Amino acid sequence: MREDGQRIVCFIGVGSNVADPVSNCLESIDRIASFASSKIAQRSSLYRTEPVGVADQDWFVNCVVEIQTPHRASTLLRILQEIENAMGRVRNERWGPRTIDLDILLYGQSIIQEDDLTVPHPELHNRRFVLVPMCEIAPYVIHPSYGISMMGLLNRLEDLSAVELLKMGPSICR
Ligand code: A4P
Ligand code: MG
Repeated sequence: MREDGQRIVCFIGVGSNVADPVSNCLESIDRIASFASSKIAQRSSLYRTEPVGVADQDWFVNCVVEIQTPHRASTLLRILQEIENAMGRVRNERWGPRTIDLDILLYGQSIIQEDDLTVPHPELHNRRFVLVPMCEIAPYVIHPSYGISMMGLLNRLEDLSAVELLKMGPSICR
């Protein structure tokens, strides 16, 4: 837990393209709520997305959740990795197929550069499969390194990979 007792607003990118990606994404969000003692403030819709990076793999299901977490960023990363492992994630190939991938996109307005953790996520501003769900739930949130909103980043985006609405989200989960 953070020494100051504060809860930090944090955005997590959720992705899966193995077995049943929709249920993998939803299960991982339930696990974040329980194991990361974090309140799920919002969840975007689920999107069916064309693979970026390694093209020769199944399409993904992606979404973004906003949480309020009592944990430091390094602890949150460890908990997210434990959830990935518990759900059977095997790390074979960078950017390759995965049961579940949980990335810390933003941790408040912090800029973190550690050996095993970079926040904002280094690819956030380059990826349509992240910015479309981000803009659905948090269009005016500022990227702390660039000083540009999520909507501003989406408008400037060069990534033309497909992002299709799959399942409407509850958006606000209070
Ligand atoms: N790491 C550093 N910063 C972070 C952060 N902010 N959040 C480190 C999470 N992890 C972070 O991650 C590798 C290492 O990144 C971790 O040990 C952690 O300490 P990983 O999850 O083991 O490996 P990976 O996911 O294969 O690599 P990477 O670079 O994280 O890939 P991405 O960025 O997650 O991209 N296309 C579509 N359509 N949808 C997708 O979801 N995902 C990827 C993976 C590629 N293409 C995709 C999708
Ligand atoms: Mg990852």
